[in-house]
Amino acid sequence: MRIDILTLFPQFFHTPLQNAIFRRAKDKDLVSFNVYNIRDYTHDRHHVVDDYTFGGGAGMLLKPEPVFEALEDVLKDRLEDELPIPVILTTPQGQTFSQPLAYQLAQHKRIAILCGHYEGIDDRIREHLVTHEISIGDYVLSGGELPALVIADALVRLVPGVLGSEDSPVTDSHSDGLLEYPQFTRPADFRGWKVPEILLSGNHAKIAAWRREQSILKTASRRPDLLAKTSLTAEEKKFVSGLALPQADADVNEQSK
Ligand code: 6GU
Repeated sequence: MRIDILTLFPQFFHTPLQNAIFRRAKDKDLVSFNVYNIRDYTHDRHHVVDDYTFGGGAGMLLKPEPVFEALEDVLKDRLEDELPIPVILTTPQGQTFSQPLAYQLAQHKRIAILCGHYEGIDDRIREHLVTHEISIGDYVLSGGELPALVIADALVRLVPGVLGSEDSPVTDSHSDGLLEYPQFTRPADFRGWKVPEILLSGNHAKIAAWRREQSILKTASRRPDLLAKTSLTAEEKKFVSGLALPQADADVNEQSK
C-alpha cells in the first residue's frame, strides 16, 4: 500500500512515520509513505496558500490552485486501468471514521490524504478533488495532521503481514462489533488480585466461551449502540435481554472505579 499525505506541516509527520507500526510496515516493504508540502506547489514569491473568503467572514481558506497542483502531481503516475485512488480530506464535517471504513479503505493499493486547515478550504477542492471526507470524532482539532496519522495507523495495521499473526486484527475491539474481553499475563496473583480461574484451566472451549461472554457484557454496558449492530446467536440475545445492565456495568466498567 502507498499512502500519500498532503499537508502544510510536513515536519509533523517525520517522527511518527519513523516509529512503531509505520516503521514496521515500511521495514517489511509493505507500505510506503510520501509526505508532500502543499506550499511547494505555489508559484509566488511568498508561497501563499490561503486567501480571504468571498462574501466576507473571519478566517482564511486554503486556495484551490496549490492543492489541485499538488494532488495532480501526486496522482500523475496512476495507471489508466487502476481503480480510482481514494482522496481523503480530514475535516470535522466528514463522516465519522470507523473500523468498517478502515477495512474498506485498506483494500486500496494507494490512498491520498489531504490534511484540512485554516478555517477551511475552497469548496471546489472538496467537490472536484476529494472522494472521502472523514472526521475522527465529535471534537475540534486545530488541523488535519493528527487525524491523517490516526487514519493511516488504522489502515496500515490491516495490511496483510504488517502485524504478526499473534496480534491479528481479527481479535481487535470493534472488528467483530464487540469490545475486547479482559486479558491477563503473569503473575497469576498480583498484590492479591487474581486472574480469573478459568483462564488457568487449559480448557480452550470454556475459555473461548468466557471471552465471548465478557465481550458481550462489556459492550452491553459501555457501548449498547455497538451491540445493537452486532450479530449475536439466539442464545446470546437471550443472555443480553436477561442482563440487568446497571449491575453488568458494575462488573465490567473499570471507569466507574
Ligand atoms: Cl478530521 N479535523 C479537525 N480539524 N478536527 C477534527 C477532525 C478532523 N476530526 C475530529 N475533529
